[in-house]
Amino acid sequence: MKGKILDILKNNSDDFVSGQSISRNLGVTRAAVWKYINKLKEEGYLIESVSKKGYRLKLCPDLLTYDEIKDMLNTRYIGRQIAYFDSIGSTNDEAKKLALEDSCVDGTVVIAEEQTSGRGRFDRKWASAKYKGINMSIILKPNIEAYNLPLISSIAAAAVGMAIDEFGMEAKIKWPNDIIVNWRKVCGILAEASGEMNRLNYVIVGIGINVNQESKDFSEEISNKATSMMIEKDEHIPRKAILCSILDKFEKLYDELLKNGNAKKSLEYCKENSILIGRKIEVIRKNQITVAKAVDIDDIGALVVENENGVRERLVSGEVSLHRVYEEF
Ligand code: BT5
Repeated sequence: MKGKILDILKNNSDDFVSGQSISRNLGVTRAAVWKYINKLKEEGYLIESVSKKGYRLKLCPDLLTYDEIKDMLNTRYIGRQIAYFDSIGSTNDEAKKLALEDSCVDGTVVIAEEQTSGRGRFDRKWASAKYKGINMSIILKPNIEAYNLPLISSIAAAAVGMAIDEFGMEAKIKWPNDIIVNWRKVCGILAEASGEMNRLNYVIVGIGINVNQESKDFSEEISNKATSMMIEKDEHIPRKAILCSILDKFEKLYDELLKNGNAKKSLEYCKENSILIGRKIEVIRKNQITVAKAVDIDDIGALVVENENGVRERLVSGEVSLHRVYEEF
C-alpha cells in the first residue's frame, strides 16, 4: 500500500493530491493514507501536507529501496525482489539464509546501506561507508555445473565494469574479482556457492562498490589502494542509476550463460580490460609467492600464466591471491 501511495505522489509531483482522492483510489480510509504518508516521511521522503489541498512529494531520499529503483530498472528477474536493510552484518550472510527459503526466487537481491562485518575473500574485511556505496548480494539458483562458478564472477565483473565505463570512467578488471580505476580499487566481488555432487544449489554474488566516498572515508590501511567513482569523476554519482545499470547488464550477461552455457561476452570484456594480461604478477598460493606473466583468461574464467621457462599454468580463483602487479612488464 505504501508503495502504491508513493506511486500516486510521484506521478503527481507537480501538484497536491488530496487524501480523499488517494483513499478513494486505493480503497482505504483517509486515516490509513495519513499513516502511510507518515511512514514515508520517516523513511526520508519530503512530503508537504497542506490542509484542504492534500499531499505533495518534494524530494525522494537517496536510498536503494525497490520503490526508489523500480522505475529505472529494466530487468525481468534480477532485482525484482529486493531485501533492503539500513544496516546489516554482511549482505552475503543474509543472502545465504534467504537462499534456503523456498519462497526466495532467482535474482533476489539483498541490499544494505551499511555493513558492520562486510567480508572479502579469505575472510578479509570489506569497508562500507553508510549511504555512500553499494553493498549488495545477488541470489542465483542456476541449473549449472559447479565448475561454472568462476564464470559468474567474470559476469559480475563485466557488468560492473561496463556500468562504470558508461559513467565516463575507464574500468579495469583485476582478475578474479577487483574492479580498478586509475590503479585503485573501486569494487570487490565475492561469489560464494553451495552445492552437492558438483551441482550448485545457489550462488551468492556479493558486490561492493565505492560510489560517493571521499578520501577521508577510507581507513589509513586502504587509503592508498581504494578509490570511489566520485573521487575519480570529481562529481557526485547517482547510486540508483549505477545500481540499475549493473543489474540490467548482469541479467543480460548471465542469461548468456543460462542459454548458451558460456560467458563469451563477459570474458571478452574481462580480457580486453584486464589490468593483468601482459604484465608480470606475483601469485600467492599456500603461502608461497611465485612470479609469472599473465597471458590469458580461458573459457571457464581461469587466469593463464606463463613462468620464466615458458611453462603455462591455469590459476583458479578460489585458490590464489595476487600479491603484486607490476605496472610495466
Ligand atoms: C573483495 O575481497 O574485494 C570482495 C569484496 C566483496 C564485498 C561485498 S559487499 C556485499 C557483499 N557482502 C559482503 O560481506 N561482501 C560482499 P578481497 O579481494 O579479499 O579484498 C579485500 C581487501 O580489499 C581488503 O583486505 C582491503 O585491503 C581492501 N578493501 C576493503 N574494503 C575496501 C573498499 N571499500 N574499497 C577498496 N578496497 C577495500
